Amino acid sequence: MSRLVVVSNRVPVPEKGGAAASAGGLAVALLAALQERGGIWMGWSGKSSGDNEPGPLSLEEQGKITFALTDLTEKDVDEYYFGFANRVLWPICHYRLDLAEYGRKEMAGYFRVNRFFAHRLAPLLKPDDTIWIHDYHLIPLAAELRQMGVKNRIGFFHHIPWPPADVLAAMPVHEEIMRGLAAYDLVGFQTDHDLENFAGCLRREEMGDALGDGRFNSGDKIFKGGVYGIGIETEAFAKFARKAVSHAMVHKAKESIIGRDLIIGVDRLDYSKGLTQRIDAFERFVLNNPAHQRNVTYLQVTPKSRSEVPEYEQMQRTVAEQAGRVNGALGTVDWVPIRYINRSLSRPILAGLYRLAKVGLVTPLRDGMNLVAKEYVAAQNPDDPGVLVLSRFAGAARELKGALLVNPYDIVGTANAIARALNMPLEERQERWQRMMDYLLEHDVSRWCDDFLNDLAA
Ligand code: ADQ
Repeated sequence: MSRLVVVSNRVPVPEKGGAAASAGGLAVALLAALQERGGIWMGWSGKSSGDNEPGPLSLEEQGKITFALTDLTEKDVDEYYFGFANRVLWPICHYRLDLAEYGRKEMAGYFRVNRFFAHRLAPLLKPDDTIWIHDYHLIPLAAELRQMGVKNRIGFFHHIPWPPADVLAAMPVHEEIMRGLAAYDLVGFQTDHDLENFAGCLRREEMGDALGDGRFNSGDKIFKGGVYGIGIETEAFAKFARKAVSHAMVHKAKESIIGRDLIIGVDRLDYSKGLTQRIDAFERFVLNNPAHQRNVTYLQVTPKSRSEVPEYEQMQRTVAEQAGRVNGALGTVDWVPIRYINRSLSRPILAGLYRLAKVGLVTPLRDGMNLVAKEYVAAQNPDDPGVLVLSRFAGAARELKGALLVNPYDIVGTANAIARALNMPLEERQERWQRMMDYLLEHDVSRWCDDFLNDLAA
């Protein structure tokens, strides 16, 4: 088994003594793979070196893993991260042409930082290392490494949706981005729809085509593309949930909703997550179902994210005002319909809150996969499971067939689904939950990791 080199924008370096409980499933799975094979995880430290050229990589060894972190200049952070990655690629891949802010400077910064990453990484590589690059921040990295003569196997996993050709083509450098993907040996997508869109982009731009057996060509390059829907650490998460009652915060939450049904939403504060439409749907549900008024609480746990990007700053204000307005309009002296919290919670506590909730509301307008949907299912009590209300535009909808699928733009439809979920008989809830849980146990995050790495090795 060759050594593994993982590269991602940010690196979840475990705290000394291993705070594994707070790490997400992706980090847990990749750390386990790195620990088994020995390897390197490289990425941005999250720090800026101001105007100065960043110093050498900072290396930290933990067991068989070396974490290799680099600072970036302030200009790099502005152009590569906030600029091109989060104001062009993120909105484009989430079908939001209206929010994409193109700038030549930002595009140049994106390619420059990818070249910089390649120059920092190349000296650490051994000839038979397997390299696995993650996410939209680093699409051109393989092409840069190839230019430096790196011949290793290189795989890429795209965590977010891949848009249709007409959407992608609105991005001025889309051809270069597509050529960047063709420099990999294997490109992984979350769903069959993303892979189809990708093949459609190659065809439409007359850059290449599907050759069958998951192979594609582009120019003189032949590479593979495949579907690898990411999973969670299903068993470990279910265990957190079973044990969660012992957490004071979960216990307090439970006490505070006695006699009421809990509906939960957990998302980074991001416009792709459909928060404003979701609050509208909850309001509509309450107005349409007077019998449920006063006996339902909607808890939305939403840590702030990317606050430096103007669209996100705006979004924070909008969602907070909207939650306040609905509470003002519907609330009574002893009932607050929406509890809106901008906090990060530990995974065990999150698992406990999911288990208390009769309905998991996961209604993104567009999402690569959406792990919250999977976590909600894994956390349920098999004797009395809650119901997942899931957007048809989340990658998870391709897999979780026991969910109530909704169109998040259809406010009344989502409101009706909430009502249906709250009124669903136990037997139907159990049957739906079991179907999803069986799937999640079989397709957990370790399997995702193994499937991708086996195909990259093949
Ligand atoms: P995200 O857009 O971040 O991920 P998601 O898949 O839902 O979306 O993952 C979010 C993670 O953050 C979950 O594990 C969740 O538990 C955690 N989280 C959210 N709110 C939290 C809170 N308040 N406290 C603590 N933890 C919280 C991107 C893509 C997704 C894709 C993933 C993985 O956008 O589509 O599923 O990568 O590939």
